[in-house]
Amino acid sequence: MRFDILTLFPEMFSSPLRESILGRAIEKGLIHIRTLNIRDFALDKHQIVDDTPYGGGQGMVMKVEPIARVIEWVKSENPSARTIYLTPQGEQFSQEKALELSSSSHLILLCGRYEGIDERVRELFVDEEISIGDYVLTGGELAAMVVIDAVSRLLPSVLGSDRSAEEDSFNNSLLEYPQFTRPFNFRGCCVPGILLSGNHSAISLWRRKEALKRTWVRRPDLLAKANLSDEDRGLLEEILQQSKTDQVEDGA
Ligand code: 4FV
Repeated sequence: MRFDILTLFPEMFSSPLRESILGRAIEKGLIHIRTLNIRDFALDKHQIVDDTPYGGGQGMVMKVEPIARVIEWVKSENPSARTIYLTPQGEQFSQEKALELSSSSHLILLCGRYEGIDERVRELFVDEEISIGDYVLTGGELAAMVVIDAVSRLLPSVLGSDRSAEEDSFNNSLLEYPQFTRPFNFRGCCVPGILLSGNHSAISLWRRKEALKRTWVRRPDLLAKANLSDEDRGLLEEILQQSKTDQVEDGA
């Protein structure tokens, strides 16, 4: 999979994407990441990439011409590349969206700065807009990194075993169950015995119940859209009963 990142700060991408899993995926040629400096596509003597907003107002706006040139340059290599603009006005990024994008072969990620981009870039070149969250960053670069990370780890053989991506949080829209590793006893806090029982069906049942409980407590909105089995509904019933008992015991 190819990622072309259009940015005014290409060096921001030098180290974050070169470490660990993504770094290995790049070495193995599973993903190709190229950064293109939008300023290199500003042909005027001073390579101006931003200007004051028509109609007045604070801040600067990124000019349409340099962005148009760099996108057309990339699309001249591959017309089917998909252009994504990272912006708080975009569709909320999610595991579902990451899964969808992981089937693309070539993504162009446009990183805004200042107050954003000239609206005509959207009208003429942007295929879709993605937001990583309802907060304002200084630039779209960190959002682009988030998208590249979440999408790349879903590509075949990027993670050690493809199985682990399937078990991700959100993949079946439940939060993950608690994880434990050695030591068994840390300052008196011990690992749940079931996990050392070797009884794998009992262990997976415990994990499913813990995932349901955690999702019910922390993200009931996810539970509403999860495809629950009859067994899940039975486990949820136990969880609700238990919480009522706990409340009674705590005299709530
Ligand atoms: C952002 C977000 C984000 C807005 C103004 C860049 C900044 C500046 N991008 N998800 N949240 N972008 O805050 O994607 O141009």
